[in-house]
Amino acid sequence: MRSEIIKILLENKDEFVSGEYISEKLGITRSAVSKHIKNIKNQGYDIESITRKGHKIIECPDLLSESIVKHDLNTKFIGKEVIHFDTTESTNDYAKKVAVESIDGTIVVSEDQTKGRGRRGRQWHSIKGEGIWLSIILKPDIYPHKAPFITQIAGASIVKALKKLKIDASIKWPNDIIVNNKKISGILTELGAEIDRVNYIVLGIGINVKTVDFPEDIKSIATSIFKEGYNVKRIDILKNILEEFEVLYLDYIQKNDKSSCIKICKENSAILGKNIYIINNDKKRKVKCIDINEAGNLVIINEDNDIEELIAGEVSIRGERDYI
Ligand code: BT5
Repeated sequence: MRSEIIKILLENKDEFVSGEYISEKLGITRSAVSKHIKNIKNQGYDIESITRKGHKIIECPDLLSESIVKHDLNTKFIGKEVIHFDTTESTNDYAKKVAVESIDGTIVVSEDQTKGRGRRGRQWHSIKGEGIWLSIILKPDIYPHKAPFITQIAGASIVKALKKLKIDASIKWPNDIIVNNKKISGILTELGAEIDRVNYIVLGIGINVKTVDFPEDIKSIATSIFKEGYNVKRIDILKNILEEFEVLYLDYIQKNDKSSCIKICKENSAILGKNIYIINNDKKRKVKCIDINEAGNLVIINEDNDIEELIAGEVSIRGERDYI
């Protein structure tokens, strides 16, 4: 009921909405409306209430709750269903649990994650309220081998969204987003499939937005949007990403068109033209990155001066001196 009331207030953002109107619209008593409004104010919403005029929303808290995410979200299906937690173990784990019965494009967001995960069982630090911890449930009609490219679509849409918000970000192929040579975001794409069909894909995205002090083990490699001098609300970042993602995702799923995504990945690459280290099963090789090809694979010149193609997921990448 609370999110219904917030929705009504947001739809009438610049005017007062009477308690009577809300009570009639939602079929509840006027005193129930007052009680809910009091609780909504306690959640951090700035609402002006004037007797005989009603209630007007002045400012929303920086929460990623259902009504705030859905308000003015310009997508066809991504984010039409929002599951929002104060805390959960991992949004990817929750999304996988509910994926089968969820509708395509459902998103799971949490203010906090107690067991946030990176790739291959690595830990993802998810400090409460300081980042975007998001999973998108996708149900495309594609073969399983086509799923990994969705990581690159996510990377391209994150960078495009950040650039729109004037944040200078780049992509460390295939799944890290970099600002000022440090990691602000990581992507974890997981697949539920049979041999020849995808049941669901859970696309996990973590973005550090407000963190200033990082835990010791990632201090030297991690940064946040705020720490790099940008003051942007989490909700604006989230909505922009969902909108950008949908466009590139539909290009891929409906038209098998990777071109816009690859163009963005190339134009905003943190590694193209650079010497980097490739790490694979404890083996470290120094190579030069020369291209991301039409398939989305990284093309390198290897230590024997031969051209080689790397598939996402095979390797980890480090810079010559630094994280990148
Ligand atoms: C990733 O893995 O970068 C994927 C991270 C995906 C996180 C999202 S949050 C929502 C959803 N639910 C989840 O449970 N996960 C997803 P990987 O490339 O394996 O990088 C992991 C490594 O990044 C760690 O070993 C640390 O070195 C570093 N790291 C951990 N937390 C970090 C943070 N908050 N910011 C920057 N680096 C971090």
